[in-house]
Formats: sequence, C-alpha cells, structure tokens
Amino acid sequence: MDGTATRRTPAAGDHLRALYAEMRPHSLHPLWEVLSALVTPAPRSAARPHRWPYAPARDFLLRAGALISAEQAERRVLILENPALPGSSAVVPSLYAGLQLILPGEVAPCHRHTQCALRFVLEGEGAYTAVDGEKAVMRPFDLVLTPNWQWHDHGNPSDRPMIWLDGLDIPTVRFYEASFAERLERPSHDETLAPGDSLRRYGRNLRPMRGTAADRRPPGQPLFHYPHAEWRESLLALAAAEAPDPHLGHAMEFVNPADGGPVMPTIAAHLRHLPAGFETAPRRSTDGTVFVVVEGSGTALVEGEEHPLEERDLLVVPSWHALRLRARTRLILFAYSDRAAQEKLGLFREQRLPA
Ligand code: 1HN
Repeated sequence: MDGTATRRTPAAGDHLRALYAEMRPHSLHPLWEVLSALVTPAPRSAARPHRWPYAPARDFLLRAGALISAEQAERRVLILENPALPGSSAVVPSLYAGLQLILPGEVAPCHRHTQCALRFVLEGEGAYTAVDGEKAVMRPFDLVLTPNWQWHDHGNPSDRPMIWLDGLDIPTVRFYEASFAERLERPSHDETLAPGDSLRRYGRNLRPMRGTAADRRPPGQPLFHYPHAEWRESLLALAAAEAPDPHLGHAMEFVNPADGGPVMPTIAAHLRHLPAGFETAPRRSTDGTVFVVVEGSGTALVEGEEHPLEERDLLVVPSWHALRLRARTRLILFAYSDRAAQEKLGLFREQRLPA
C-alpha cells in the first residue's frame, strides 16, 4: 500500500505529490500513504522495555526530599517515563508510573481527580492514604487504591521515609480529554470512618446488608486496601497446592469484591509466583505492564533481551513483547496493566508461545 500509487509512473507520482501539497493546507491527506502504518497486522508498541533498579531511583528521590516538601510539591514523585516516549510522562502509552516519597511528619494535601490510581508500597511502614476520609495504614507491598473522583490525602506519622509506586491511568484520561481535578480547602479530609473500616466490612467476602445505611463506601468500589500479609498467604497457598502454569507461573488477580472484576475500570493488577529454578515459556499480551519485584531474584527475558530482577526493581513490558521469567530464588512479582480497559473495549489478546 505504501506509495504503490505514486510508483506506477513517474508522471503520476509527481501529480499525486503535487495534489498532496495542494490539499495539505486544507487539512486533507491521502489515507493510502499511511494505511499500513495505521492498521498494523499486530501491535507495534511505541514504548520499549525498560528496567529501573530501585537503589539509584531511591537515592534521587531522597535527594529531592531534602529540597522540596510534599506539601510544596503537592505530590513529591519521580516519574518513571518510558525512554522511548520522551515528554509523555507515560510508562506505556496508556499508563503512568511514579515513585512517591513522604517523609516523617509530612502530609500530601487532599485532592481528587478523574484519573484513578493505585499505590504499591516499596519501603516504610505506618504512613497512610486516606480515601474519602478513611485511612489505610500501609506496610511494605500493600496495594491501596484511590478510585476516580474520590478524595485522597497521604500522611506519614511514622519516623521513617515512606516510598511507594504510584500507578495511574493519566495518559488514558488525557487521550479521552476527560481530566477534572479539585483540591480540598484543608490539607487533610475529616476522618469519616475508623482506619481499616472498609477492609473489615468488605475484605472478607461479606458486606453489610442493604437498607441499613451501613454501606459507607461507593457501592461499585467498596474495598481499597489489599494488605501484603493477606495476598502473600493466598499466593503461597496456591503455589503449595498446584504446579505453576507453564507461561505464567502461579498467578492471581486482585479483584473488586463488588463485581469480581479488575480493581479499577482502566487498571488491572495481579501477582506472580515462580518457584526457585522455574522458567516460564514465553507469552505476549496486548496489555502494557509494569512489574515490581517483591521477593527474590531472577531474570526477565523480553523479546530475548535479559533484564536482571532484584528486590524492588521495576520493569515495564510494552504491548505484544514476549516475556519469559526465570527465577533464581523463589520470585514474587506484583504487576499492573491496562488490561481492564482493553477487556471492556474487546481489544485484549494474549498468545502463549512455545518454549
Ligand atoms: C496523584 O494524585 C498522586 O494522590 C500521585 O498520590 C501521583 C500523578 C499525577 C496526577 C495525580 C497521589 C499523581 C497524582
């Protein structure tokens, strides 16, 4: 398709190019020159695989912490920008990732926006995210959600820095041109519920019966805290009970208890467990995915290229890049991706490749 028309005769080619030049100021362009790049037979991601080792990123973040407060910054975050998407603030074309630092005594002021967010704790203990005035007190490797348009502020009453990974759908919301945001006039939301209330109400396969005015959280999104201690126990129980899937290892998805679906409308999150010495067969999928190493060490092979994996390292694997994981010790990974949005749009595909 590319340029075939213009190659038929030199004269016709010249006429076509002259026509394009005449049309351009009218914002009209020939589809036949770009069709094959627009409608590709398989995804061609603009992003590239990349690993951020934790230690240097942490050092830069702590240096920023000495120079700007969380309140001044509103959010003191280093963006993990895909090296192939400069200026985009995107880790893959649809998603954002950042590392956030809250120092002892600091508050990140209360706001809300149409972007939805997850936090995955990397370091520290005792800081909280308050969602609509209910605190989730966080420990390493807890998952905390701030669904779209819910008020949220963070605070660190502990005596150590707290660092977490932020995952948001910022580029998706930007694509739809649907960003709204507002700040609360006070730094912190008034406490509306005791810390941990929604985890106790909705995190145990129970819910208050309706008609009792006891449903305090939005009905479609009742749970926002998935503690490491709980998810790890489930993942290890699965690992003890059955053989690993050849392409995934042991894998578990975080679900929204209201509907059994992904944790947020645009973002899905899941876990992997690989026994020591296990290597997966290659698999590719259309969801651009950010991985965090929670436990152990090993190697990720992305389209055959090796990326070492150590605790707290971050790795991005763009759409349709074949991934194999190799565990040196027992390897546990957290991951989030745009699979939730893609499933709704009928776009999600995965392919299991032979070892
Ligand atoms: C945000 O609200 C947070 O609440 C973190 O911690 C990062 C990046 C862009 C837009 C909003 C937070 C963010 C953000």
